[in-house]
Amino acid sequence: MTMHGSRLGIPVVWHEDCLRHQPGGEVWLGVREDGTEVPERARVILAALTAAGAPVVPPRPHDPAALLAVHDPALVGHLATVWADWEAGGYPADYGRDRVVPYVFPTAAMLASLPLRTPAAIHGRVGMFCYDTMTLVGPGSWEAIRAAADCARTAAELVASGQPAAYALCRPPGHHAGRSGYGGSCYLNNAAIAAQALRAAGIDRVAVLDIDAHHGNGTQSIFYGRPDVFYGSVHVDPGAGWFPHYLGFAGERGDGQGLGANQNIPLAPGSGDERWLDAVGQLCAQVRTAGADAVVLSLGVDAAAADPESPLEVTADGYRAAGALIGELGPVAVIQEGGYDLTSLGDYVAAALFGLQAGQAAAAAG
Ligand code: SP5
Ligand code: ZN
Repeated sequence: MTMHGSRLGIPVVWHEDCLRHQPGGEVWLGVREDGTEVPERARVILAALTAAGAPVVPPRPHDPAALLAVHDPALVGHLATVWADWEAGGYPADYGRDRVVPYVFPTAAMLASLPLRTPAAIHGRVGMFCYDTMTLVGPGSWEAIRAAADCARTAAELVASGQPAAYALCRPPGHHAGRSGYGGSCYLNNAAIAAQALRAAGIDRVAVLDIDAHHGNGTQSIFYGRPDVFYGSVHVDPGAGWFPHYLGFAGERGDGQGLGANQNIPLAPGSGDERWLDAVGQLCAQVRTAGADAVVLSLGVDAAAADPESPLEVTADGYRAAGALIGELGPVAVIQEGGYDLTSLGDYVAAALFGLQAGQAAAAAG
């Protein structure tokens, strides 16, 4: 028994390699800081979920080719090799650069109408793929990136084969990573990989619901032109000055065949449970209208009141209620995204999953 009055039956897909990514901080506004996306996050979540009684299962290893359905081969190749190239280039030993960080970015402002070239120097090339200075690569990063993607895919496969819910303890997180680029502490898009795996398993219509405090710009952009994967997100308003700054506005509704299959609900800082849950409810209503057969939940718990990276002030009970609303929609593959307050992180994730379990039980009872 737990404080929630029952045992958590949702399988947790987890691999120790997810601890091997040690970003070693982030460069924010030109200064290297400790950073918040630390291995301890995963340990804290795992401890809370095992204490709640959840079974832990390993991911199935997948061919990296499976990643290419949602990612550019050039991005996957870069992530798989950049640390080795950096080390062979002497950047750590000879120049004191112990992590891979870009410094030049081929933005439209720089290139104007001239073609994008591939720089000869690795320190130039990193900016082709990494769009910020906060998303560092170190010695174990690729092993963790790959393990997180395997966990996401395995959770989707469990759901496709009849589990009502499965939770992938992905680290690093993924929703800021796009088809060809990475940033926001994300490298490969675990939620998009899960959604694509559900599609590949024969599920016709999938919805990704993103309740991380930040807009999942990577997931949005991957599915922006597609009608078969709905993307809905509630997040702190980028127009109020928050990351990812350039995307996540309410007017972004999808493109071409995907028009109408994208919904952003930006919230003011300080919104709290009531307004946040109202937005989650609106997104759930749209998922029903879209007729999704399975849901991928991008579960970031950085909307938490104590989180250092967001001002949304949502309580653990708020996350439990959100989980219940989403659980009523049908089968759910849950993907861990952000959440950085190490003292409350485990309770928040457990609350969301207990809510999800209760929502699914209520829906099954009719
Ligand atoms: C997955 C996820 O939640 N990524 C969040 C990335 C947002 N990072 C924004 C960082 C903005 C600067 N952080 C301020 C740190 C001050 N010490
Ligand atoms: Zn976030």
